[in-house]
Amino acid sequence: MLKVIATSTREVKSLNGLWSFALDTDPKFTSSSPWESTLPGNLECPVPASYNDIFPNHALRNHVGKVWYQRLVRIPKSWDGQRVFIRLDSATHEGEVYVNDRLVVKHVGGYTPFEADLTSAGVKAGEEVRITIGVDNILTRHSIPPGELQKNELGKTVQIIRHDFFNYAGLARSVRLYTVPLDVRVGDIKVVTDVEEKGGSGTVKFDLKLEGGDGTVTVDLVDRDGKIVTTSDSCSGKLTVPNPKLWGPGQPYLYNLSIKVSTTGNVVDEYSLPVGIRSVKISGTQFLINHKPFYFKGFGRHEDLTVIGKGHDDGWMVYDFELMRWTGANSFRTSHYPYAEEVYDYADRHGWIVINEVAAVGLNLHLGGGIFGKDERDTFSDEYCDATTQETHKQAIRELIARDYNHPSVVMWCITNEPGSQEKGAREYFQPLVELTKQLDPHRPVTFTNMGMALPDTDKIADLFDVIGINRYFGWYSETGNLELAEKKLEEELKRWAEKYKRPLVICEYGADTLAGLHMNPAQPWSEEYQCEFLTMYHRVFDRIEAVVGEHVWNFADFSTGPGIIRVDGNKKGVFTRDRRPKMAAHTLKNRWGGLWEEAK
Ligand code: BDP
Repeated sequence: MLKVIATSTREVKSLNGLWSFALDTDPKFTSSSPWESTLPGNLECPVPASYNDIFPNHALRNHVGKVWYQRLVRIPKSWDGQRVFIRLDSATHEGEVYVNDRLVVKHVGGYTPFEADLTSAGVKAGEEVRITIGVDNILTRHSIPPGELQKNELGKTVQIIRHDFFNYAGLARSVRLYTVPLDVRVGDIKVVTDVEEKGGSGTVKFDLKLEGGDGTVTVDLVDRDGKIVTTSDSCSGKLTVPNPKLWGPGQPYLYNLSIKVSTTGNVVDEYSLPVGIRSVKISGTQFLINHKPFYFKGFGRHEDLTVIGKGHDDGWMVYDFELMRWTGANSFRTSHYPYAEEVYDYADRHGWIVINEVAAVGLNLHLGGGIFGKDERDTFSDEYCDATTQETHKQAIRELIARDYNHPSVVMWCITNEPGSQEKGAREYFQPLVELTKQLDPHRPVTFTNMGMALPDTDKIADLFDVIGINRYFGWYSETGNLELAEKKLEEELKRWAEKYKRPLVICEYGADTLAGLHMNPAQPWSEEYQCEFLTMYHRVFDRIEAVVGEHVWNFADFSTGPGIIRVDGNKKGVFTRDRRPKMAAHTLKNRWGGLWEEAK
């Protein structure tokens, strides 16, 4: 799916800002078709933002079901003769878009974009239309992530989720109108790069799809100074770049693939795609970027902010990247869902390494026993994650890869977090998903994150993956307060993973809840000192195991969760507080990872 950009043949109009807003339960609704009239009440909700924390109101925060957004939009008169689309970067978890009283698109899946062709729907340039967007936050056992609805003793519907972050919903990313040429245009581009082992030359394989008719194409690879390095006049091919400037960690050199489509000698469409020339390969227990061993230093994160929840905000995004850079981190995982596209664009432009995760979290009925409640069912069965869930999961993988295929920063797909991979049915569930991922993208390694109940001997899926992600909490959920015993257990287990699987291990989560400002000597759980000692102990162990090629601390910052007796105002495993103040552990990491780095020019 092409990113929305403005070029000489394409225009963009943001629909971000305040929209009229109502819950579907609003008693003032007079019609069962909210899109046919103006919304009741006078609430306004910002876009992009999750709506839950905008209003200090239980009914809104904990609403289960649909909400409605509405606004009037004038289609620019100057767009006459062009094809107009509406693009929603996400609607969490299901969206439906109406133009006046006409449904133009419905989409399932809360973290990937979707769009509708408004021109085909009869919308004309210069016209004013009423756009109404329904967004449903319900998670069922057939959604990704899965969840369930239950009725409580008051007869109210409650949402059961099996993941440890608040179920923020709404329009948390941009909504835009954009134009493309009415007929012949660039429909999609896929780019794969490679680097010769000695670095002497690089290749850019491209595959361009035209839509709306036929045309001739010019594909130029342009360097940063605007010089055309190599060129082609076909829709697919392989460009060779002698002595390329490589893209790599902290080394964000980007070329531009500049595409022009012509009919009868006139340029009818132009599109341009940033391209980082780099290679990613696995060799034994090493993770190689541009043929050099890479060690992941960084964080599992969340899109999580006060007030706007999972709303994308450029200011906070840059600040988060700067804080990570200050620690010396070089990478992060988009736990536990695809992030806003702006995050990947920024990572491309600044040399960050990204493990990109599908929103498949909570495929595990037995995780943490007490945390989510006991359950007798099998996770991968007709009673929970069944063939329909698997289909939704496949679609989530397809949409993520379609959106993010061209980002040099993305080095690996993570197709699930902490599934019940020791359970029967897990292999039957995941094998087709790994195969699909590899078929859609044969060039990137595929990983998952394993949780502590599925051990090297009982896990049924780890061998399917190129890299094994491991989340461990010795010293926190078990051996609480006993780092000496935790160290022994951690080392023993990691050695078993290394011996059995002989492939790279990335520790994708390790961390301890820590109350900022709580100091204790000797260190005790919840104190800042304990978090430092905990992380330092893990680092000692990692350094003793060659197959460990990365460490992502859980979590970059404290984040919001649902209510529960083991969460006080959310999950406190952040190295930064929710408002991004450093805990002592930030300095521990800075010392280990080397602190502030400068991008190579
Ligand atoms: C893991 C999950 C993560 C949780 C974390 C924790 O992957 O989402 O937030 O543990 O308990 O189980 O803090």
